Amino acid sequence: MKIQQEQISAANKSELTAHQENFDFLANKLTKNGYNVDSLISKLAEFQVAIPSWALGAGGTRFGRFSFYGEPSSLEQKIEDVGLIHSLTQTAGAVSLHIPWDVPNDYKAIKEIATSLDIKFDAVNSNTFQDQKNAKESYKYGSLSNVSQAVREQAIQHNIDVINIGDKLGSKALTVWLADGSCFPGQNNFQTAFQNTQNSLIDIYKSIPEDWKMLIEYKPYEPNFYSTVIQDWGASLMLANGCGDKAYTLVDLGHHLPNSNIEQIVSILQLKGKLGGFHFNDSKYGDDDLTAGSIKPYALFLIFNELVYGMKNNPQNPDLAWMIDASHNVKDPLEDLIQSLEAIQEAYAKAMLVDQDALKAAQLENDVVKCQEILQGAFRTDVRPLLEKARLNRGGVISPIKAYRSLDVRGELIRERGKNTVATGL
Ligand SMILES: [Mn+2]
Repeated sequence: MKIQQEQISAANKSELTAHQENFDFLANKLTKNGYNVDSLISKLAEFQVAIPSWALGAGGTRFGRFSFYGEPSSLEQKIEDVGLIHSLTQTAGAVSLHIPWDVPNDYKAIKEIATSLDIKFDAVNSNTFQDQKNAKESYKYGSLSNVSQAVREQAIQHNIDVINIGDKLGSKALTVWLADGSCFPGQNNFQTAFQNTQNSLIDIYKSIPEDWKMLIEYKPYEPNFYSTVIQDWGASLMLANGCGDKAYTLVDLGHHLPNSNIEQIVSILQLKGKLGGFHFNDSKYGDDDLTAGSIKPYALFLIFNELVYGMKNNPQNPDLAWMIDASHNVKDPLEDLIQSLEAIQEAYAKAMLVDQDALKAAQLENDVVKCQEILQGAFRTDVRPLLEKARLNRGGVISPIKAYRSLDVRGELIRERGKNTVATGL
């Protein structure tokens, strides 16, 4: 299925008047307060977030998995689904592949489909957290940290294979997330596991092309429940520094213990020029992988406030790789992704409304009340008309979820692909 321009125009027709009224009201107010509305809209339009190939089917838990039917059963269909989201929202212009779940058979054909849908290939992700069919060695007791040199070598080679696949598609980054760790005290020697991981990452790093980044993701627990080898940003940063200039820390919002101050982590990593990538999701308890902004929208805004500050004031930090890393059991996965994209754009727009000069002045006067007023004034602004305008300007729809439903996208996918299709992945 491909959404045509006429369908987008038809979906927008009944909403244009209300949109224009809401936009004019907000734009006038912002202009009076000294904001450059055109610049805000073009920054929103430029902001693109990668969709991971594994989020296009319904996610499962270890208790069960319930399909939404019409799921993509090939890499081609996965990219088509990203194209559907992108044509509605105009903010999902990239896909992030997971290897070996999504190894292309025909590179030329895959690249052509992606180009025709205006989709780029973002970071490629390696997988050493499960054993593949016919694999010689097992990752049951770890991969890059394993006590066995043969296992480590297999895991290193897999990462090099992933780099080569990504290189053929035009990716510019490798994301490494390890499930390595231990479930019980005494199972692992912490120092040996860390040192093995560092040495393995250095071996992988040698194959990172000159214009690539290596992104090292951390996570405090799960699937190991006593210790994780790369448990936090400090461990990730040490490993990145041990590899070199092209290695960076990747922050996944769900990979923190409850109440961690993620905005502070993001801020300091940017100051040090070492924040390379970002995974969006939301959580109530752990790595819940819920829709971005569905549980803690204010925290998402505070994180974006630091990101916007860093993007403006930290030229030492590179452009970030943005990706949604969420997937679960009870929503249509495409609607879920659309909701995440809207929440991300909303937080970004609100963060751009924070008057950084006024905030700095209030901080210098230790006017704590005013600092809070400035932040919350931006957070309480309804910025949705700006998002609508950014989408409209690029040829998208005013209301993505409404349009998705009125076009009966899921129904059409089921008619095309059938009910019993299951997306590859978790
Ligand atoms: Mn992640």
